[in-house]
Amino acid sequence: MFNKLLIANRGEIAVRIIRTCRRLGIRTVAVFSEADRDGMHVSMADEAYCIGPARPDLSYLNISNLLSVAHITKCDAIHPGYGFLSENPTFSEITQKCGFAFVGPSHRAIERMGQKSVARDLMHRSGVPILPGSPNSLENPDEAQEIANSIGYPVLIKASAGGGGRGMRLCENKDQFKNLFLNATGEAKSAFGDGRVYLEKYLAEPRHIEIQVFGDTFGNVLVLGERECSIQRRHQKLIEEAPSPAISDEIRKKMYETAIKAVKAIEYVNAGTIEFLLDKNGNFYFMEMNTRLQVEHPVTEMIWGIDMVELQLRIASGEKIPYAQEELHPRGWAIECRINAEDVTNNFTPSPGRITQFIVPGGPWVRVDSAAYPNYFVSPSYDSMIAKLIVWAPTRSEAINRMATALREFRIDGIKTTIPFQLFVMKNHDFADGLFSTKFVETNSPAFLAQYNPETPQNSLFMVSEGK
Ligand code: MV4
Repeated sequence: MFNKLLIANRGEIAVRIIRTCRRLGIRTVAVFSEADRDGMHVSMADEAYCIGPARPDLSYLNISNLLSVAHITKCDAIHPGYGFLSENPTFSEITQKCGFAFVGPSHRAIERMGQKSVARDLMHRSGVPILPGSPNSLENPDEAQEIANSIGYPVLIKASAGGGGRGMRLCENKDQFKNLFLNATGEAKSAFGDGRVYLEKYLAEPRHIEIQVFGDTFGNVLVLGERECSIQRRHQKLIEEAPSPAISDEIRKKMYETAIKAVKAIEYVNAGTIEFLLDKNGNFYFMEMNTRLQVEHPVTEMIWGIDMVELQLRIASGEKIPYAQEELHPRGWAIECRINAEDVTNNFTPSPGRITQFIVPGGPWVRVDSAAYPNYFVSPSYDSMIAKLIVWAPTRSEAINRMATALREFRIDGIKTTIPFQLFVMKNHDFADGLFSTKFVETNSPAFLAQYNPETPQNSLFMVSEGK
């Protein structure tokens, strides 16, 4: 196992990684930008070094600064967390060439899965179902139009270099196609420096279900079940849960077998996530593969009883996956709410600023992963997520109840947060019945806004004053 790990990240995920390292006796080196001097990861790590100004391209994305710190502090490994450089093939490659272990997959795996149309093609050839679509890199609009016509409308135009919804266009009929195609290629070119796009038959109101996988350097594969991630807005997840209330054991088994086939075919090493779109008839199709630890990994940890950061570190240091698939069984239900500093009455726009009061919920099977604390300043330079609230219970309805209780107990003053919306979802009947798709937030926002009164926040148990 490693002696010393550099964490090339900030916020709650840096804290999350440090916690596992402490338990395993691995020393930690934090890096921080000038905006993060007061960061919790800075005070929790054994050592911490400033690597540049607030701007991510000058600090958390600065590969030479990161590697210099790793070298000077004699680290033997680097964990990229999520976001930032976590899915940058060059970072994985240079890290390893400089003699450090990269806690993640090889640069080749990152490269292949980062090219969404290449990933689609590889998955298809490994026996993973995909939606009807086009091959890679369509350049000619007339040729693309013909393929779109043969797929049938509606068709999605997706950027090969994209992912997470960037550079995507929905085309409903053939008259719109040429315009949207030129739009999409132009946007992809300026956003990613790569204008290649591909086409896919559009699936209306799908569910987003993803499978957690691990591969080790000996070719062993482990599947840690699925996560249901359909409650999103603008391609940012708000609520995740495991297992999914939408799939039968039969579909679940098929999804797991498919995921195992895919991981074996691409000889994938470390933690990965295979994202599927599920239609109303129980058919699922490969969407993307994420080659990193994901924000929502705690719901998987809660039901499988496994520390996924520990597993990542063991695999990266050359150990075998220490469990056989047959000996692991998921238990109960877990839900996560991503608490963001956002204004729910203004289309979830970021609401950075100083947190004046921060009191976290507790009690049995309530977990808070956060790097925030009272008087912490939420910087406009970074992601607006300030905490993840995760609960576990034996059944889904008990988990929803536990989440609602914990959300009401969470007190965050000074900034606006998504808590009121998440509390609303916990009381929604369709959510309770497991009846929702990726359209849920859009569909339910008007009803939420109609009943929401910012003057009487529903979420604070601390507000009760009568009779005290
Ligand atoms: C789709 C789709 C429907 N049909 N592909 C959104 C992000 C990017 N990863 C791909 N996305 C989608 N791809 C086909 N063929 C619908 C979406 C989509 C979506 C997917 C998952 C979760 C939320 C979403 C919100 C809007 C669109």
